[in-house]
Amino acid sequence: MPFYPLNETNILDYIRQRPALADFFPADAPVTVREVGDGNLNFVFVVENQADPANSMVIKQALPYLRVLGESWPLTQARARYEAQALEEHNRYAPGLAPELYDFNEEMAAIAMEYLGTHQIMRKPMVAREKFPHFADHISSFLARTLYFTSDHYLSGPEKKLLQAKFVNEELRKLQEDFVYTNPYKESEENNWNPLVDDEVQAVRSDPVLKMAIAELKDAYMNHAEALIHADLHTGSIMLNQEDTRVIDPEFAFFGPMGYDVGAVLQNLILNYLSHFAHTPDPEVRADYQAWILETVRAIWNQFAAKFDQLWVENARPDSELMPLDYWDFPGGEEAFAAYRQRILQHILEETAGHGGVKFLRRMMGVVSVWDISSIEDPAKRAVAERAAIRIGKRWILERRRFTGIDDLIQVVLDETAAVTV
Ligand code: ADP
Ligand code: SR1
Ligand code: MG
Repeated sequence: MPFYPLNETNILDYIRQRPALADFFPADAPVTVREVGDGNLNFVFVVENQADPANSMVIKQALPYLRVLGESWPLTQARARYEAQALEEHNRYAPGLAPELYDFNEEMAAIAMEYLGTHQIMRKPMVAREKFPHFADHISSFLARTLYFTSDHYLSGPEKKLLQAKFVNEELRKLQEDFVYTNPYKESEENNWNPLVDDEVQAVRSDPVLKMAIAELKDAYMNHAEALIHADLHTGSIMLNQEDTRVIDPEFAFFGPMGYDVGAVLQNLILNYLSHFAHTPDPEVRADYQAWILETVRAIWNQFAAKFDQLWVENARPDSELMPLDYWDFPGGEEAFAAYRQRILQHILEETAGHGGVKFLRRMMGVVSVWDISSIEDPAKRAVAERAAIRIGKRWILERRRFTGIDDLIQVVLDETAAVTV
């Protein structure tokens, strides 16, 4: 089937031609189609059976360009294959925490998946101060399970390398290498920042120690193939409601540093925390919601660390590459194994701070911000959040090697917002 762009008119015929989808909608079903894509890269159609909304689907199609930058920014459609492959792995290792994959059509760069009709993209309800009591449990499980089960701590060397070979993803990795780790910190035409924080932006761009640290973190991003990471796990890639959480949009997935995913989640929660200096003028209401965010940040890290450790103890195999179980079979081996696991978690914590810190900076001075912040219309109010984000990001990067627990990262947030008066 040669490629053609899907639209509201032709999509139902497309669905009926796909063997895996053909029986989804009865011939006389009252089906409606909406394009709902609000992401940066692709087109997303909700195809809904009005008579039976539970039996609906989403079709996501990658066009040969980057949506937010337009047709002048070409991008191959291979990203759809990486997303479909990653959805398979997520459903395998973290069932119930990603949308179900119904069909993937490589020629059409089109994925059919479960419609999350009762879920919302997390940024939106967080700006409206909605709390999600199960989120820390759900997202820490997603992180621990997807990262542990795709790492050398679980897989054998050949298994890991064969899986890694399916996730070269050179194009979207290059996009993040440019847009997260390089371009924001130098002259680049697509960069955007609030003129009211120009002093902070220029200070970042001319700080030699910080720029060396960002280069080190870019090296880790490029070369430390620790596990299959989602690689774009911001709160726009999380859909949830009060009971259920799903991670969507894993098209950037590749084998990279585990701390990148954990850092993305925590950093996005804290950007939302900062946005409430503008979105929530009442100090008591604001303090209450911000306290929930920090509790959630703390719970996510602590639960992630406990679950990762437990998965490792319970699932390490005789042929796990790092390390085979009998490697620890000596007097004192149990303690050495426990100490090694703690050492790996300490490394992930440091990289959570480092990559999370870079991601604070890129959102403040690179190609795209996040809606929590960009929806603050008054530039002066926006600058309050942006200035704090830059300062926190710098400190998470520069101080990452002295952090020994999540409270050290949280303390930086408290320090850098202590003087905020709005
Ligand atoms: P992009 O790759 O362009 O970032 P996303 O995967 O983030 O696209 O999807 C864009 C939007 O489409 C999401 O913000 C969400 O509103 C909607 N969406 C994506 N997947 C689903 C789904 N499975 N169910 C319901 N809505 C979805
Ligand atoms: C121009 S693409 C910008 C960003 O969107 C995605 O969410 C990635 O984070 C990418 O860097
Ligand atoms: Mg997206």
